[in-house]
Amino acid sequence: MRSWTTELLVLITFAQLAACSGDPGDTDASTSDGGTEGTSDAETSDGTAGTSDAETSDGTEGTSDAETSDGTESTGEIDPIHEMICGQLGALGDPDESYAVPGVAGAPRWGLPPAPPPAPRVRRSWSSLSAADKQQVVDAFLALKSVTVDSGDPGSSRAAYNSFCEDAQLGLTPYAKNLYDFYVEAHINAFVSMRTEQMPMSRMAHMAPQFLPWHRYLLLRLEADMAEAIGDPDFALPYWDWEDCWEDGDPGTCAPIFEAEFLGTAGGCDDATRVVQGYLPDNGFTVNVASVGGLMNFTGGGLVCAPRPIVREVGCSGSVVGPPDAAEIAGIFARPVYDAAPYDSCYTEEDVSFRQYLEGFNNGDLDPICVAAGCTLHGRGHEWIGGDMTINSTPNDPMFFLHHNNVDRMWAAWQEANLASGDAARVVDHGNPGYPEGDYRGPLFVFDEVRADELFEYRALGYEYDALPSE
Ligand SMILES: [Cu+2]
Repeated sequence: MRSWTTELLVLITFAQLAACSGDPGDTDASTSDGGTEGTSDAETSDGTAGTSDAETSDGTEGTSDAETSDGTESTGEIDPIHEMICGQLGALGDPDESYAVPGVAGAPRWGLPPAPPPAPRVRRSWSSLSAADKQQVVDAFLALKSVTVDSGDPGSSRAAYNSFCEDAQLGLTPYAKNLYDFYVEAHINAFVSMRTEQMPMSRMAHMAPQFLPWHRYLLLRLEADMAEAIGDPDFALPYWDWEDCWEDGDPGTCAPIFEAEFLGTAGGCDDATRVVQGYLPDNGFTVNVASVGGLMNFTGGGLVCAPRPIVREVGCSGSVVGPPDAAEIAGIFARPVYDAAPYDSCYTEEDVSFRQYLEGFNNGDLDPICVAAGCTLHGRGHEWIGGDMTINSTPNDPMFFLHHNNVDRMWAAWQEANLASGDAARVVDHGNPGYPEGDYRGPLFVFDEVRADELFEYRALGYEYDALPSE
């Protein structure tokens, strides 16, 4: 049903308006309040203006690189859908610089652990956990929802973040801010802010090199919050091993993961069945802020702040068949460098760039969903679960964190393979050869207390995985 493609296209169209309007300063905020979006959508929907905008507004950084790498494409063919979506993506920029950044004010950060703990947290596969351990995990997710500013619980001061839902410009309904929804808002913000001044390409949390460090830190913070909320300092976030779903050769609805008594059911392919059932909703776990119909459309329903249950559409996508499989996972070891110019989601060669491949983009994809959101590995897992997992507020489904934990595990496995290779060129940067220089290594978006390159050495962050795929 709803997809990142739709989200991105609406987002992109509005961003083009901002780019075309000539003065993307304070006036844009008021423009977005008005009813001008309909006409501007119409004006900018012609692809040609957008494409040339993309080339100029993209600046010197990406354009020539993009053309070069495009020219070396093995197919030699330029797919019009790919070009249209990518051209519009490149046209994003400064849609609303005046907007207050949710997640920033008043919420002191965890930061990095001052030193590795004596015993690392061991992150295990969800399906290997005992019933008691699974129970603890879902209880920890529930616990985060109840750590509100006023609760007085440990960590409650970190729930004093800016929320989209309480912004006077947007006219939405505030909810009781809490430690879980902080992550939802931070992730929505990461999409809203793409290619703006506060989030240039070098700091983008998606479709760019910081994708893996940004999500590694998100998990690290969440894991620490969960540990504190349940009073277990050894708590480790489990991961979703995608291969579990392929055990009998058919992913089906992946019974090992979607259990009513723990993470909830797999949902279904229509409105009547897609609402997740089970322990989490039964115990009051609700979505409080969600994106609909395009994130840049702040006032016209781009965000909804009203409680509702999680929705899933496992196996309903026409774009992917099952979550990532063993052959796709093995492919990570065939990518020699972390990333490659132009460091984007469109023209970076996925046969070369480990990040591009793991994030899920393939330059040869023709399906619009796959061009916009990726249909291998990371993107494939999102798309296969569907529902809340395919919109920009995707952390609303706790599966987001288990999924990204496995993405992080893939990064860890790739790093370990490089470190174990004995090849001097591969061991650099803690096993991240080809990680770009400059701002790409600098502070993360929203979490600017941490630099991307401080997250390379995951063991120093205090955790490890029970098992890693190997070369
Ligand atoms: Cu994300």
